[in-house]
Amino acid sequence: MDKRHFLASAGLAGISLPAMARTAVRPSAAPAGPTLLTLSGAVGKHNRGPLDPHLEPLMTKHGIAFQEAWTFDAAALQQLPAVTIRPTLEYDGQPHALRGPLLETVLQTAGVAPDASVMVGLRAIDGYNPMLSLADVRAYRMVVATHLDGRPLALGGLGPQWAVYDADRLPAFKDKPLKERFGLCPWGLYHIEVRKV
Ligand SMILES: Nc1nc2c(c(=O)[nH]1)N[C@H]1C(S)=C(S)[C@@H](COP(=O)(O)O)O[C@H]1N2
Ligand SMILES: [Mo]
Repeated sequence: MDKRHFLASAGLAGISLPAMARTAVRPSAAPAGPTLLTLSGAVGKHNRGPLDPHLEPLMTKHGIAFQEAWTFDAAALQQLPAVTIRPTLEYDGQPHALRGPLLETVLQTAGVAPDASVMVGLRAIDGYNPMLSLADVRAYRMVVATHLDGRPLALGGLGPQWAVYDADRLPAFKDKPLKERFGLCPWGLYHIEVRKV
């Protein structure tokens, strides 16, 4: 079809050109490896379709529902620029190196605009679900840690991801007892719900 006919039939069909351009964009491919982190809600990018309530029991049990979402496998998380923090952990009272992308980078990769007014719900495999504003995510420089002391975090341990900040150096946490510093830091993080406020 030449351009003139194409435009004419588009016009006849009542389809606006911007809408056609949007549908012509190829959807991003889902990652090849097992998904380790899913972002749904107010995310601007999608690489998978609806939650399947029959075949995705953990998200379903946790009351998660979506039509579209952005997913990361390990390789996709490793591709993001990473930072290292060295907070003293409450588990053994020792400083440890935690490495991974900033949560803000993860959110931006899923199409959350830097100026968006959003809350994020961080969902862990055991159901733990702290909520933070994007402003706090930024103020705390929250990290989606994938490695502890150079080793990948494991399921059954603190992984597959641990959302964590450098509590020793943050005014909001550094003077609190160790046991009260990490309430906003879910280990076993696997899903993030982004909600516009
Ligand atoms: N997945 C998960 N992360 C969690 C928690 C939890 O129950 N589950 N508890 C939070 C709280 S309230 C604290 S004080 C610290 C330490 O709790 P924990 O001993 O359960 O890890 O981890 C935080 N992260
Ligand atoms: Mo706690």
